[in-house]
Amino acid sequence: MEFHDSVSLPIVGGAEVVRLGSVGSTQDVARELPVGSIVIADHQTSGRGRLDRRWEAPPGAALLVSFVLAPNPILSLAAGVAAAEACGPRVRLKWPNDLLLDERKLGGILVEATREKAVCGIGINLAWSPPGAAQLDQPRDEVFERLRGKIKAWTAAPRHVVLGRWRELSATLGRRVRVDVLGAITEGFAEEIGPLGELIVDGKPIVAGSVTHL
Ligand code: BT5
Repeated sequence: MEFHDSVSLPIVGGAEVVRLGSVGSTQDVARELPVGSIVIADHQTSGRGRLDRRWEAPPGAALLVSFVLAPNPILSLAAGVAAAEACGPRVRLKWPNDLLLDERKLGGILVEATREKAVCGIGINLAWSPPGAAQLDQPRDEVFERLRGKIKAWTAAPRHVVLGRWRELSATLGRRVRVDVLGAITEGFAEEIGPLGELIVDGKPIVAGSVTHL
Protein backbone atom coordinates (compact mmCIF):
# COMPACT_ATOMS: atom_id res chain seq x y z
CA MET A 1 0.00 0.00 0.00
CA GLU A 2 1.11 3.56 -0.74
CA PHE A 3 1.41 5.93 2.19
CA HIS A 4 0.22 9.50 1.61
CA ASP A 5 0.36 12.53 3.81
CA SER A 6 -2.84 13.58 5.51
CA VAL A 7 -5.19 11.05 3.94
CA SER A 8 -7.88 10.01 6.38
CA LEU A 9 -10.22 7.08 6.03
CA PRO A 10 -13.38 7.09 8.17
CA ILE A 11 -13.98 4.19 10.55
CA VAL A 12 -16.95 3.35 12.72
CA GLY A 13 -17.84 5.85 15.43
CA GLY A 14 -16.47 8.97 13.74
CA ALA A 15 -12.87 8.07 14.50
CA GLU A 16 -10.36 7.76 11.70
CA VAL A 17 -7.19 6.14 10.42
CA VAL A 18 -4.64 8.81 9.61
CA ARG A 19 -1.94 7.63 7.20
CA LEU A 20 1.15 9.77 7.04
CA GLY A 21 4.31 9.73 4.96
CA SER A 22 6.82 11.32 7.30
CA VAL A 23 6.05 12.58 10.81
CA GLY A 24 8.01 13.47 13.94
CA SER A 25 6.27 10.81 16.04
CA THR A 26 2.90 9.14 15.43
CA GLN A 27 2.34 9.56 19.19
CA ASP A 28 2.17 13.35 18.88
CA VAL A 29 -0.41 13.26 16.07
CA ALA A 30 -2.47 10.63 17.87
CA ARG A 31 -2.56 12.60 21.12
CA GLU A 32 -4.77 15.25 19.49
CA LEU A 33 -7.31 12.74 18.12
CA PRO A 34 -10.38 11.09 19.71
CA VAL A 35 -10.48 7.61 21.20
CA GLY A 36 -10.74 5.06 18.38
CA SER A 37 -8.33 6.88 16.07
CA ILE A 38 -5.25 5.24 14.59
CA VAL A 39 -2.17 6.99 13.20
CA ILE A 40 0.21 5.07 10.94
CA ALA A 41 3.34 6.48 9.31
CA ASP A 42 5.86 5.42 6.73
CA HIS A 43 8.66 7.18 8.59
CA GLN A 44 9.31 8.99 11.88
CA THR A 45 11.99 11.64 12.23
CA SER A 46 11.83 11.55 16.05
CA GLY A 47 10.35 8.17 16.90
CA ARG A 48 10.68 7.55 20.61
CA GLY A 49 10.77 4.80 23.17
CA ARG A 50 10.42 5.11 26.90
CA LEU A 51 12.43 7.61 28.93
CA ASP A 52 13.16 9.70 25.81
CA ARG A 53 15.02 6.89 24.11
CA ARG A 54 14.99 6.91 20.31
CA TRP A 55 13.09 4.47 18.12
CA GLU A 56 14.87 4.04 14.78
CA ALA A 57 13.52 2.79 11.45
CA PRO A 58 14.35 3.75 7.86
CA PRO A 59 11.40 4.89 5.67
CA GLY A 60 9.00 2.08 4.76
CA ALA A 61 10.86 -0.59 6.72
CA ALA A 62 8.70 -0.88 9.85
CA LEU A 63 5.15 -0.80 11.14
CA LEU A 64 4.91 2.47 13.08
CA VAL A 65 1.46 2.98 14.53
CA SER A 66 -0.31 4.69 17.42
CA PHE A 67 -3.76 3.69 18.69
CA VAL A 68 -5.86 6.16 20.67
CA LEU A 69 -7.62 4.07 23.31
CA ALA A 70 -9.59 4.38 26.51
CA PRO A 71 -7.35 4.41 29.61
CA ASN A 72 -6.71 0.90 30.91
CA PRO A 73 -4.27 0.00 33.69
CA ILE A 74 -2.96 -3.07 31.88
CA LEU A 75 -2.94 -1.55 28.38
CA SER A 76 0.77 -2.12 27.91
CA LEU A 77 0.36 -5.85 28.56
CA ALA A 78 -2.84 -6.14 26.47
CA ALA A 79 -1.08 -4.38 23.59
CA GLY A 80 1.90 -6.72 23.97
CA VAL A 81 -0.35 -9.76 23.72
CA ALA A 82 -2.13 -8.24 20.70
CA ALA A 83 1.13 -7.41 18.95
CA ALA A 84 2.71 -10.81 19.65
CA GLU A 85 -0.34 -12.60 18.25
CA ALA A 86 -0.40 -10.28 15.22
CA CYS A 87 3.25 -11.08 14.47
CA GLY A 88 2.99 -14.86 14.73
CA PRO A 89 3.54 -17.86 16.98
CA ARG A 90 7.30 -17.47 17.43
CA VAL A 91 7.06 -14.04 19.02
CA ARG A 92 7.42 -13.74 22.80
CA LEU A 93 7.07 -10.91 25.31
CA LYS A 94 9.72 -9.43 27.52
CA TRP A 95 8.46 -7.42 30.49
CA PRO A 96 7.28 -4.74 30.33
CA ASN A 97 6.91 -3.95 26.67
CA ASP A 98 9.25 -5.69 24.23
CA LEU A 99 8.39 -8.09 21.44
CA LEU A 100 11.09 -10.73 20.99
CA LEU A 101 11.84 -13.02 18.06
CA ASP A 102 14.54 -15.60 18.78
CA GLU A 103 15.42 -13.64 21.96
CA ARG A 104 16.08 -10.47 19.97
CA LYS A 105 14.03 -7.29 20.07
CA LEU A 106 11.52 -7.23 17.23
CA GLY A 107 9.38 -4.38 18.44
CA GLY A 108 8.36 -2.19 21.31
CA ILE A 109 5.32 -0.59 22.88
CA LEU A 110 5.04 2.88 24.36
CA VAL A 111 1.91 3.86 26.30
CA GLU A 112 1.41 7.57 27.05
CA ALA A 113 -1.78 8.15 29.03
CA THR A 114 -3.85 11.04 30.34
CA ARG A 115 -7.03 10.76 32.38
CA GLU A 116 -9.13 10.84 29.19
CA LYS A 117 -7.19 8.61 26.83
CA ALA A 118 -4.16 6.42 26.32
CA VAL A 119 -2.00 6.63 23.23
CA CYS A 120 -0.48 3.22 22.56
CA GLY A 121 2.43 3.33 20.11
CA ILE A 122 3.72 0.14 18.57
CA GLY A 123 6.85 -0.19 16.44
CA ILE A 124 7.63 -3.50 14.69
CA ASN A 125 10.69 -4.08 12.52
CA LEU A 126 9.68 -5.54 9.16
CA ALA A 127 12.34 -5.14 6.47
CA TRP A 128 15.19 -3.74 8.58
CA SER A 129 16.50 -4.05 12.11
CA PRO A 130 19.36 -2.44 13.99
CA PRO A 131 22.36 -4.61 14.94
CA GLY A 132 21.37 -7.30 17.43
CA ALA A 133 17.64 -6.85 16.85
CA ALA A 134 15.13 -8.89 14.83
CA GLN A 135 12.81 -8.23 11.89
CA LEU A 136 9.62 -9.96 10.79
CA ASP A 137 9.89 -9.86 6.97
CA GLN A 138 6.12 -9.72 6.51
CA PRO A 139 4.06 -7.18 4.52
CA ARG A 140 3.21 -4.10 6.56
CA ASP A 141 -0.47 -3.96 5.60
CA GLU A 142 -1.04 -7.56 6.64
CA VAL A 143 0.63 -7.07 10.02
CA PHE A 144 -1.29 -3.82 10.54
CA GLU A 145 -4.67 -5.36 9.73
CA ARG A 146 -4.04 -8.27 12.09
CA LEU A 147 -2.77 -5.92 14.79
CA ARG A 148 -5.83 -3.69 14.49
CA GLY A 149 -8.16 -6.63 15.11
CA LYS A 150 -6.07 -7.99 17.95
CA ILE A 151 -5.86 -4.58 19.68
CA LYS A 152 -9.63 -4.30 19.55
CA ALA A 153 -10.10 -7.77 21.02
CA TRP A 154 -7.40 -7.68 23.70
CA THR A 155 -8.15 -4.20 25.01
CA ALA A 156 -11.75 -5.35 25.58
CA ALA A 157 -10.75 -8.63 27.25
CA PRO A 158 -11.13 -9.17 31.01
CA ARG A 159 -7.97 -8.47 32.99
CA HIS A 160 -7.43 -12.07 34.16
CA VAL A 161 -7.65 -13.30 30.57
CA VAL A 162 -5.06 -10.74 29.42
CA LEU A 163 -2.74 -11.64 32.29
CA GLY A 164 -3.17 -15.36 31.57
CA ARG A 165 -2.30 -14.94 27.91
CA TRP A 166 0.61 -12.64 28.76
CA ARG A 167 2.01 -15.36 31.04
CA GLU A 168 1.76 -17.92 28.23
CA LEU A 169 3.63 -15.61 25.83
CA SER A 170 6.18 -14.41 28.37
CA ALA A 171 9.90 -14.86 27.81
CA THR A 172 10.59 -13.22 31.19
CA LEU A 173 8.77 -15.34 33.77
CA GLY A 174 10.77 -18.20 35.20
CA ARG A 175 14.13 -16.58 34.44
CA ARG A 176 16.81 -14.78 36.35
CA VAL A 177 16.70 -11.11 35.47
CA ARG A 178 18.56 -7.90 36.10
CA VAL A 179 16.21 -4.98 36.75
CA ASP A 180 17.20 -1.36 36.33
CA VAL A 181 14.80 1.06 38.03
CA LEU A 182 16.11 4.56 37.31
CA GLY A 183 19.69 3.40 37.80
CA ALA A 184 19.04 1.18 40.85
CA ILE A 185 20.06 -2.33 39.76
CA THR A 186 18.81 -5.57 41.32
CA GLU A 187 18.99 -9.18 40.22
CA GLY A 188 16.62 -11.99 41.01
CA PHE A 189 14.13 -14.55 39.79
CA ALA A 190 11.16 -13.26 37.77
CA GLU A 191 8.38 -15.21 39.45
CA GLU A 192 5.08 -13.78 38.30
CA ILE A 193 3.17 -10.77 37.11
CA GLY A 194 0.76 -9.19 39.58
CA PRO A 195 -2.82 -7.99 38.98
CA LEU A 196 -1.71 -4.63 37.58
CA GLY A 197 1.00 -6.10 35.40
CA GLU A 198 3.82 -5.50 37.87
CA LEU A 199 6.74 -7.93 37.66
CA ILE A 200 7.38 -9.88 40.86
CA VAL A 201 11.12 -10.48 41.34
CA ASP A 202 12.10 -12.48 44.43
CA GLY A 203 8.76 -11.58 45.99
CA LYS A 204 9.05 -7.83 45.34
CA PRO A 205 6.85 -5.99 42.85
CA ILE A 206 8.55 -3.90 40.14
CA VAL A 207 6.14 -1.42 38.57
CA ALA A 208 8.48 0.22 36.07
CA GLY A 209 12.00 -0.35 34.85
CA SER A 210 14.13 -2.13 32.29
CA VAL A 211 14.79 -5.85 32.43
CA THR A 212 17.74 -7.84 31.13
CA HIS A 213 17.29 -11.60 30.83
CA LEU A 214 20.32 -13.32 32.45
C1 BT5 B 1 10.23 0.84 23.18
O1 BT5 B 1 10.92 1.68 24.01
O2 BT5 B 1 10.57 -0.27 22.87
C2 BT5 B 1 8.96 1.48 22.62
C3 BT5 B 1 9.09 1.76 21.15
C4 BT5 B 1 7.80 2.35 20.60
C5 BT5 B 1 7.96 2.81 19.18
C6 BT5 B 1 6.65 3.23 18.58
S1 BT5 B 1 6.74 3.47 16.85
C7 BT5 B 1 5.17 4.20 16.83
C8 BT5 B 1 5.10 5.08 18.07
N1 BT5 B 1 5.64 6.40 17.81
C9 BT5 B 1 6.75 6.63 18.55
O3 BT5 B 1 7.41 7.70 18.52
N2 BT5 B 1 7.02 5.57 19.32
C10 BT5 B 1 6.04 4.51 19.14
P1 BT5 B 1 12.16 1.24 24.91
O4 BT5 B 1 11.82 0.00 25.68
O5 BT5 B 1 12.53 2.46 25.65
O6 BT5 B 1 13.29 0.84 23.86
C11 BT5 B 1 14.02 1.80 23.16
C12 BT5 B 1 15.38 1.21 22.84
O7 BT5 B 1 15.24 0.18 21.83
C13 BT5 B 1 16.37 2.21 22.25
O8 BT5 B 1 17.08 2.86 23.25
C14 BT5 B 1 17.26 1.32 21.40
O9 BT5 B 1 18.26 0.71 22.22
C15 BT5 B 1 16.35 0.20 20.96
N3 BT5 B 1 15.83 0.42 19.60
C16 BT5 B 1 15.63 1.57 18.90
N4 BT5 B 1 15.08 1.33 17.70
C17 BT5 B 1 14.95 -0.02 17.61
C18 BT5 B 1 14.46 -0.90 16.61
N5 BT5 B 1 13.96 -0.47 15.46
N6 BT5 B 1 14.47 -2.24 16.89
C19 BT5 B 1 14.95 -2.73 18.04
N7 BT5 B 1 15.44 -1.95 19.03
C20 BT5 B 1 15.43 -0.61 18.82
